[in-house]
Amino acid sequence: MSSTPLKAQYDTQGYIIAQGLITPEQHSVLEEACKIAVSKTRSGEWVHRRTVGRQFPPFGDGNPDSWGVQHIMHPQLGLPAFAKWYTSDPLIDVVKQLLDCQEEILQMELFNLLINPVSHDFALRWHRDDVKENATEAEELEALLVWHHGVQWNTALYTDACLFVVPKSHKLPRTPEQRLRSSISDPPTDPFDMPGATQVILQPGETVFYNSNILHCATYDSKIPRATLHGCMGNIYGGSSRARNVLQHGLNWMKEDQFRASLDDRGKAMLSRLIEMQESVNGDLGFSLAG
Ligand SMILES: O=C(O)CCC(=O)C(=O)O
Ligand SMILES: [Fe+2]
Repeated sequence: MSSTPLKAQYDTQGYIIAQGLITPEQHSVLEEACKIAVSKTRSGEWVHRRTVGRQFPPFGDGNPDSWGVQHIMHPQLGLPAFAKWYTSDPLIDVVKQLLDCQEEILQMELFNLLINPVSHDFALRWHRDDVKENATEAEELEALLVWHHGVQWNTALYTDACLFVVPKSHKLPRTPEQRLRSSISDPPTDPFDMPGATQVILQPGETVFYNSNILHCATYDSKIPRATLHGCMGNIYGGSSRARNVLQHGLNWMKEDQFRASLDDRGKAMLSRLIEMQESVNGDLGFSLAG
């Protein structure tokens, strides 16, 4: 296999930090777009958001204070800078390395924005995105052996120290102590209580790519501005395991002509592969799994 140093490190550690995926010009364009998306979310005009108090979808209509903006490529949000960057060369080049595949099989997936709530601090408890906290050690090991043909990333526009990970845990079942600390439903008061925890600190413009099954948590301070682009991308080999991860977010809007028309040729091809995946698993892009 033609593994690059970046991919080798990603496979061993479960995450890597990459620089230079946004140019200074893109940085200011994206920053402006984020300001608009954030203000529409906080005012309630944009209802696709992650609300304080909920870790996974469905996010419901509860507390409007939000820690995330969903579907930032949605044409109704009217901010084409996001889709333009999602299909840009530097980002696609790293994704191709990490998935060890050619562009011709990449599929478009989720693109959201992680922001600071304004009136409540919040935190996500220790979790793996696609393995339940009560999985037995054998179930956990089995799940971790599956390669999902996808990567997830956070690209920080402002300094971002919210995410904590346990390096290498994407391949290892939890130790009894780690299990104890990730089985409680409350978020951690101190993330460093988790054996092996590391804080991921991103400078503006830096990106962390992480295996979504690495053991991770996040803390959100309402007083520290956060605007972090949070996306994932996969390839056509992901099948039903990828579908489960992606389709829980409700993506019917991506099938509409208006969205397709907003994309460049690369984006259109990647979107077609997502829709083919959805059709092959016989699902519904609006299908919702309670997290
Ligand atoms: O806020 C973050 O950086 C992590 C978010 C996360 O873990 C999740 O959405 O599952
Ligand atoms: Fe997560």
